[in-house]
Amino acid sequence: MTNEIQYQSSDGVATITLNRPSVLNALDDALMRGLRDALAQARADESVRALILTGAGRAFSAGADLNTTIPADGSLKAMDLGRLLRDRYNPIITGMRELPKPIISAVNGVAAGAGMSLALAGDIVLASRSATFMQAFVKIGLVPDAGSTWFLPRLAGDVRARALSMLGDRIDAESAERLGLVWKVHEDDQLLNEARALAAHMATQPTRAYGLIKEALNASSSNTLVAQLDLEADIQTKAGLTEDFHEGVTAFLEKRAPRFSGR
Ligand code: LHQ
Repeated sequence: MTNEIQYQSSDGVATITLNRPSVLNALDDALMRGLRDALAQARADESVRALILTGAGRAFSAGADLNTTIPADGSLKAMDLGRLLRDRYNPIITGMRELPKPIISAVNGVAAGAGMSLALAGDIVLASRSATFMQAFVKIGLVPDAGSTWFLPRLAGDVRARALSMLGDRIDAESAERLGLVWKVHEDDQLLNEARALAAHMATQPTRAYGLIKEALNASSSNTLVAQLDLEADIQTKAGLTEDFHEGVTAFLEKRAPRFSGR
């Protein structure tokens, strides 16, 4: 892993911290490689049952590092952004959505451009009261990427997706919550505690079911109802074969709290 990502794991929770605070955790190649590796590590480590993604310092992430997108000689021949997205950004967004473990985005400050996309790729998005969100792309002549054109209409609706994308306004955390981009807003000094408490809880829950919930929700956006009902039946077959389903029902019948193993 690179210095630009901090990875810490304990008690079933892996915390991944974007760590370039002097540039508001702008995303450069080393950070993106580190993030890819951190997600792979959390995926492979069976003891990890929930993840937190957050930023060091006063920002979550200011999006792509603009210092590295234009050649040093200032020529118009900027790097191939499409290739950069395909090679670096897109695998991370799909990797987050397909990771069979819950990811909590703890948005501790500004989330701009692809930094906002990254936040929205989490399963549960928490924000500090002073966090802000900005589809900054259009301000520099670009188009929302890293999933924002997919997430925004689904989360906020088409009218809001268009306004957010085309105006690039910086909105506060309460507005983001009202628009459906954020699950809960917490006081600044409580955000990480709240994220840790939620992750600690989720790390004791039926992890296989979480992975299957993600699979079902991922598919739902492009499925017909009939196809989704069929998929639910397949997925529930898998859930029904887990140790945690057995434990959940047994605990219910024995009138005690379940002890889920994640298997
Ligand atoms: C930065 C950045 C930054 C480098 C702040 N880069 N240094 C594009 C291309 C390639 C492929 C993938 O996809 C994309 C998609 C994108 O993400 S495009 C959108 C990129 N992001 C932006 O356009 C946002 C640019 N930043 C801002 O507008 C502001 O910094 C925000 C609104 C985020 C925060 O404003 P302030 O709180 O006033 O902070 P600041 O502007 O003073 O920034 C602090 C430092 O961070 C500053 O450096 P300095 O040396 O002056 O202290 C900035 O230059 C640096 N920084 N964002 N993206």
